[in-house]
Amino acid sequence: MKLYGCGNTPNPRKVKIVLAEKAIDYEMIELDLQNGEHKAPEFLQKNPLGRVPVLETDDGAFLTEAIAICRYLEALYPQPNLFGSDADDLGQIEMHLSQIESDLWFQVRSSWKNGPVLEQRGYQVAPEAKVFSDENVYAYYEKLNDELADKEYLATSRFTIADIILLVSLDFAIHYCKLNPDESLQNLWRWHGFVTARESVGAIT
Ligand SMILES: N[C@@H](CCC(=O)N[C@@H](CS)C(=O)NCC(=O)O)C(=O)O
Repeated sequence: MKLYGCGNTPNPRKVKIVLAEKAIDYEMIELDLQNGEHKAPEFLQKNPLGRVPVLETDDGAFLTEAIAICRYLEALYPQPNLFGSDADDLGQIEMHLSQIESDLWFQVRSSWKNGPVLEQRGYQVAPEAKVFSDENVYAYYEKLNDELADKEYLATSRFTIADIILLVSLDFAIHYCKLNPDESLQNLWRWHGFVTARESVGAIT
């Protein structure tokens, strides 16, 4: 299979970590987003929305949306399990995944879309929206820090898709939006160091 992405952009990164966790062989096709390769007619045939990641399956089908691709990979390669193995496990993982997507990633995206980098590139931004989303991100860091007080991993006793989505969201917030968790949030930083040390994560950062 082939994965179309661009460096360590966050959505392709989610898929790359899942591929590495499951030790799946694939070919990486790098696109130059800065130069609009993802909007070229040839790529729009693969994803009419002009976004990455896109997975080209061995059957020649094209899948888009990072989480959908990750679920497809889990169904094809069930081990190691990342999305849940029984009802309780699945419920916990899905709950955390949903919270990270809506309460953290959504806010981080708002800070990015209304921040200085896109403004410098000529996009219309709403700096007042960034003030609110920044505050929400910092408040959520505090909640995460409390939640991780006595846990190694976010959702269950093992590394799951919830950890992957949190890690990618947090790294994007730190490296691209300058939204650093305060040094005092030691549980969050401990978790970050712990999951960053995994081979599947280290291999692509
Ligand atoms: N909902 C999609 C979002 C994909 C997305 O926004 N990808 C970014 C890179 S992380 C992209 O292609 N941006 C270029 C653009 O939107 O033009 C997913 O979950 O995969």
